[in-house]
Amino acid sequence: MKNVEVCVTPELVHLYGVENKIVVVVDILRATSCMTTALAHGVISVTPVATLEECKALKDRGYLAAAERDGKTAEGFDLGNSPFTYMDRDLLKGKKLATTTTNGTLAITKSVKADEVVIGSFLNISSVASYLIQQEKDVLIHCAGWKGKLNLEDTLFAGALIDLLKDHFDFENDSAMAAHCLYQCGRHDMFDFLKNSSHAKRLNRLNIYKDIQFCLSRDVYQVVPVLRNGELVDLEPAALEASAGA
Ligand code: 3SL
Repeated sequence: MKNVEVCVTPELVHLYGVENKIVVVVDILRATSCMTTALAHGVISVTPVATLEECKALKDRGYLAAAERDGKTAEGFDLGNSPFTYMDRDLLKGKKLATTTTNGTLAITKSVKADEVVIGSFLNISSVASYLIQQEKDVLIHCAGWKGKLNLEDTLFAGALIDLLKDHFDFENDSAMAAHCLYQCGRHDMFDFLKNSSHAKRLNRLNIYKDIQFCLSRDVYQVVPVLRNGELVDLEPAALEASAGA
């Protein structure tokens, strides 16, 4: 049976290894929620980069450029890291977006040696789960955490995803069982469960209350963002159907 594990921070990813696996990168608040939203609203691709300098270089080449550090839009960039910024089809349609964030884009860059990198969020959780069920590969859920530490919201998502995968994957390992237990505790009111978490408090100090609520909404979009040649693109519905039929 296929196996699913959870890495709670990029600092530990070398212990799991990403090779020969599908890695689902998750940064619920808010990087992977924003990437999912942007692709659902018409951007051609999202290029995740680790540094502000790389992001600036892409901006100079005509990309829309988004940069976040410590929850705020970094100086010199037009877009930050609120999902509501990525709902303007007129602004986004047909554009290429470059983005750098404190933790989310770092987790992606540390996953590139995987067989495939998929972006997960509550906003597209069922589409991601269906895709993973159709593949014949082990899965590692790679949580972005916060500056090297575990965070509740990404681990909660890992548990929610395992809940959807559990009939198709072996998840009898400590990291997956712990995440699943956490989800059992928090599933009935995730917003309340997270209200004292460190990043929810950090975002609330910045008055970003509505972003948290939105990022905890399930299945708003059907996109499945996958990394292809350094760019996140929505998996074609045709490819999804083909893998379902295989
Ligand atoms: O760390 C990240 O990648 C961000 O998602 C953090 S924030 O929610 O924009 O503050």
